[in-house]
Amino acid sequence: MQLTKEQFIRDFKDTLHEEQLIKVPKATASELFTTLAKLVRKYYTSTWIDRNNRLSENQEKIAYYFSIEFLPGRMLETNLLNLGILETVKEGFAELGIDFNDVKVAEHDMALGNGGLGRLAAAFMDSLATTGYPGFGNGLRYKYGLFKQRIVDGYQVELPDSWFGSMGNVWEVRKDHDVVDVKLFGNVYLQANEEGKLVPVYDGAQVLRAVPYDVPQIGFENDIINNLRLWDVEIPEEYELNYPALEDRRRVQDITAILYPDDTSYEGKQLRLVQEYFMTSAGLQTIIKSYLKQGLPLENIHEKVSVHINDTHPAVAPAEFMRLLVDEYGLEWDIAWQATVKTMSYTNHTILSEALEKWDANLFKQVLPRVYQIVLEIDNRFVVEMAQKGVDTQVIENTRIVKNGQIHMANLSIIGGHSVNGVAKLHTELLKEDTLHDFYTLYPEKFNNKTNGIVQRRWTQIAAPELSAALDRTIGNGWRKDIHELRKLNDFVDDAAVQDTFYQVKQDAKAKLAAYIKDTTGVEVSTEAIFDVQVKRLHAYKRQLLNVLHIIKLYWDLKDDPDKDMVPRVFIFGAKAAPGYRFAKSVIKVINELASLINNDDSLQGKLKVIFLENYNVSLAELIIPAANVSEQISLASKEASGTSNMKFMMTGAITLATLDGANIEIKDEVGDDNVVIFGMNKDEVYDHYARHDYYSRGVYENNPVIHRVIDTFVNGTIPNCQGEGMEIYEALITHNDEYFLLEDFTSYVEAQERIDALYRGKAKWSRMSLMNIANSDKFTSDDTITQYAEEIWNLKK
Ligand code: 26Q
Repeated sequence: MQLTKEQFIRDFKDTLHEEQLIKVPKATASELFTTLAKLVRKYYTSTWIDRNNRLSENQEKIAYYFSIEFLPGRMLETNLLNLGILETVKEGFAELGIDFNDVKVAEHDMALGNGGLGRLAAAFMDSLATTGYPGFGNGLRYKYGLFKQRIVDGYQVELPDSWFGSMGNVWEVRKDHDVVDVKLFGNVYLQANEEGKLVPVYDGAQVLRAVPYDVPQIGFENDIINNLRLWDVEIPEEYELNYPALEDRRRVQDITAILYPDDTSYEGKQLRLVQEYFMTSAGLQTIIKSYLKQGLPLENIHEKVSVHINDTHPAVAPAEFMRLLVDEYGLEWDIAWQATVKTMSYTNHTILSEALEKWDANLFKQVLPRVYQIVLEIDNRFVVEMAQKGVDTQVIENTRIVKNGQIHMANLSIIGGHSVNGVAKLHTELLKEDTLHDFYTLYPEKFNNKTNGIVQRRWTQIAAPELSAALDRTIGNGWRKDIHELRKLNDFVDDAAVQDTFYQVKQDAKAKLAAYIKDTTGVEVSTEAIFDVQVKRLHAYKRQLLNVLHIIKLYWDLKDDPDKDMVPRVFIFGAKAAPGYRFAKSVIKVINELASLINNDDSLQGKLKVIFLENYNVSLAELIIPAANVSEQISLASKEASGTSNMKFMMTGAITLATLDGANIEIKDEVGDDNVVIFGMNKDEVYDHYARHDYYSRGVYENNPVIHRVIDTFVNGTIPNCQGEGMEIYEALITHNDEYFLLEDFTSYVEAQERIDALYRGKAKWSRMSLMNIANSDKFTSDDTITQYAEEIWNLKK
């Protein structure tokens, strides 16, 4: 949009006056933020309305991305950037004597997600708007997002994330005309209607109102705004008498009260099933209604609508869609089924079997009696069809939906849809070969890969403005619109002046982070040190503990020889553990105790520092990632489906230190073997161990004196205040045979770390590697990932 600085200043002063009845000097940062957000809303409202009108007039096909998580982080700055008015606003503020940064940080992160999966969903929303495809999000409007993490005495403490604060969500718009009702519980039986057709009768069901709130998703400089629709729950007025006690009402409000903070193992909680169904049913009901307004036949709905199932959390979708088409709109089963399969598609985000959702059939039946009957019918028909085709009985048993009293949600998603995709090449191969192999033999045509991506605008233009300015000076600013222009940087990787410039940019980012570290932890770190970063959810398979083992080794090296020749290192961690995940919490405690041991030991001469930054979230990532020299991506090969922070580090010039897992493999392919540091077993070597059952961690421990000493450190009192946690770690590694092969990969990891040390000493060589990473990171733009979804799965037009 067009906006002059003068106009903006006038508008801003007027809005502040109207909304807050005050003038600039008196306003708090949060009042300034709210005012600016309200003004920005005014600026984009007509564009938003036009977009919605145009889509329905032109009867465009729309994809709906169903996800129980969306993790956008702060919205103000991206909204301004995408509207093309960020610089104007900054200049206007400067003239008004307002520091833009103070105002920006008054916005609370929108953290309706745990980690990778939720962040990917948010990235896709941005990229759908930016590429111009009609794609809308569908999720839940949680009152509390992912918990706020505080570290007290080295332990993680979880606090509620009251992100609405006093100002609510300034970006959302409540859409009362689109409310729908969702039915849960009760009994359902079939009864013949006047035409003699069996129809379901609901008896004693709980009826809840789903109220949508739309959050605009603004495309980058293209006048396109899509919707992210988040559902809230309310008690319909006509049923209020059913909820006389406050407690009864609270049970309803619980449905959208909190995001489940577990991103690891599946838990069969009733409330979770209710959440999943609530958002899925509400979303599908409005989709069908708005389709029918176009006057088109329902059996062709797949021509205008795609429904994407982001992991299995919305996987009840095929069954609920069938319920709506058959029960509510009277379609014949077979016709409805064809439309359903053509409408639905599914992304798998994990091969860990403990994360695959399976619902207890009795629980499912109790919560969703009619959907349960439909699931049984889908399952029966699937089994019969496969048997008629002569499919092996064991394969049928492995792939059916209902068995052993459980409902397998991944199976429902695959059978009920036309597409299944993994999120990186290796991950998709593993799905085909292993996790979903039987399905692959039945439906090879459904399988495809869509390697994840990131919103480059947030990670460069917003998180790394100095880097962005340096890019402008080196290759022009075309890369801001077309990220593939980053490749022009390949022509400058050997240019000493360019190397210096980008080295300095990194130093500046490190200085900013160092100031934050000093501020929040009191620890002083030198920007001459290598900033070695591992930020992600805490999980055994991600192997933060392997990083810790290496730190302990360095600690002993320095204790033995204080003059050891090494480039100083700052190891930086950020990680939340699921509240019930004991082992992960123990690792956090140990990192913190190890940090205070090391950071306070003067004999180490400042060569080693360990920092744990609390409450890792999107905003903190924006500060940390551009300041990293080394990006730790050290999961056990085969376990990390893709990873996405690896891409953000690469794009901002960190060197990836990685196993051949997830998208690390594709990073290596893009940047070349010389510009990444790879170590450890590959997936085949890991699988060989599984097949041969030949891994014995105690043997490694007993035969390798370095490892022996490192492991003993957990239990011999060296690290203070964590006897119990140290013992738990010792037992995981030795008694329980080191499930994630840390000891097996340790030696190779240490060597890789030594390579990092050696490489960093050659400033020119390191700078060249860093530039090569930035220059070849364009493959990982989520704009391209979403284009592939749109063209290959959803069949959308721009
Ligand atoms: C399931 C049932 C009950 C409660 C919670 C859950 C649950 C919630 C979140 C299970 C899993 C998640 C999140 C998974 C996740 O973030 N996976 C990551 O997805 C990224 C995007 O594809 C990948 O890059 C990561 O490799 C993958 O770990």
